[in-house]
Amino acid sequence: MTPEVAPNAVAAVSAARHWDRLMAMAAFGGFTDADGHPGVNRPACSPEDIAARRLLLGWGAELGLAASVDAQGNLFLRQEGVEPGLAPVMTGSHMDSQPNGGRFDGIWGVLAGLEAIQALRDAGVTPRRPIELVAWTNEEGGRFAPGCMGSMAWAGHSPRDTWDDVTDGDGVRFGDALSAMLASESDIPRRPLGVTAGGPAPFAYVECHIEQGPRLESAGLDIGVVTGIQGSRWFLVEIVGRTDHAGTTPLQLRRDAVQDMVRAINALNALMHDPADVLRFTIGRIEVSPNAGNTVADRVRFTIDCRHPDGAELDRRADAVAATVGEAMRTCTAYVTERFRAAPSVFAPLVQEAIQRAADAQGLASTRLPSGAFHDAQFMVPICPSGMVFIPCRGGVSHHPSEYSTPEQCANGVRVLTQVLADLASR
Ligand code: HGY
Ligand code: MN
Ligand code: MN
Repeated sequence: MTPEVAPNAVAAVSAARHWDRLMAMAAFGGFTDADGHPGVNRPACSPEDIAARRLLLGWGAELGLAASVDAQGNLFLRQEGVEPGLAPVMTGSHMDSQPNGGRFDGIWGVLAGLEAIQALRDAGVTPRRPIELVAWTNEEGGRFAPGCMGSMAWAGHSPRDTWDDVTDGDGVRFGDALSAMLASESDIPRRPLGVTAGGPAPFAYVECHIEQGPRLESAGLDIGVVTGIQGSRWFLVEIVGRTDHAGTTPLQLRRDAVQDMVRAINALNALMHDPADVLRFTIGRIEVSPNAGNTVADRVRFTIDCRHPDGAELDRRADAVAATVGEAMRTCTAYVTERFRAAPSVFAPLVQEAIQRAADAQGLASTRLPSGAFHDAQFMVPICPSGMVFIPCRGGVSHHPSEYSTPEQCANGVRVLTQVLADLASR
């Protein structure tokens, strides 16, 4: 089958059906923020995540897709091809959100894959290869850090149980939350974890995602052909001092964890300074104990998120984090743990060109661009030819309730994905 068949399937994409599903999913963990924006707080393995997965399973069952789930909670919906034994083409993204997240990050890519599979079906197109839709577990790392636990375990980047003892803000272990989620899906067939556990390694992987940046919108473009993802490294810093009375303890006798944290952050800012503003350095979470206004803090934990498109530059800075924090300590002791490490990745020309061809064939304005955000797709790069389709999002905003892409922008992305899946699955 050649891509010419794809126009029938592309025309079968239902923008309305797709948008309705997207809005239905937004209800799981949905909230309205102080400014009236419709946000989503759907942590990995939460009741909201479980309910959203159940809705996806229902839609998959209506389409006759074979559902399966692996030991890390990755959820698969499979459309057989004319030759079922062939390596599948995979598409998908994640269903968990940031705590103050939006209605599109992650879930749009999962529902884009579902709509593309349904459009192929509605157009009577059965590609040679199977197509598998995947919802990866815990991409965000918002509840349980780090992110991408599902795709990292599936791709063999890290052992499955690496993070079982990681706890959320309420002290719940990831391993226990995952077990509870899997128990709620005991009716879903199990699939061994791993690249070839469900059959041959994928032929290709394509992920749809909102850009989470301003480039497409500001240039008036419809589609981003993503060239790759910058590298990321995450750290947790714990600083241990001693509690003391705020009124009676002289400063020279204190072991004040907050004051040493400030010294560490100032030193890290100097380490991470980049006049070209290419390096991304974020301290997004700080926990103080005992967090009482009239008690000197004895313990502080804070996160470091450091990213750069050049792996050597990223490592030059990130490798110095532990020493920089240690040297900044005046009265306390610091413990630095690396939690996440993803080298910069480059997407396969095979997939980039298929996306470019589809956008061109559909008269959509496109450009090649790298991703500043990380995605599960980066862990697919060593496994099979991988790539991503971006659509614009309003103001480039993401990880915020005002995150928004229009129904037409979403439908454009689905139509491109439909043609790309038809193209790759016919190879
Ligand atoms: O943090 C990221 O880049 C992704 O959006 N989770
Ligand atoms: Mn995402
Ligand atoms: Mn995200």
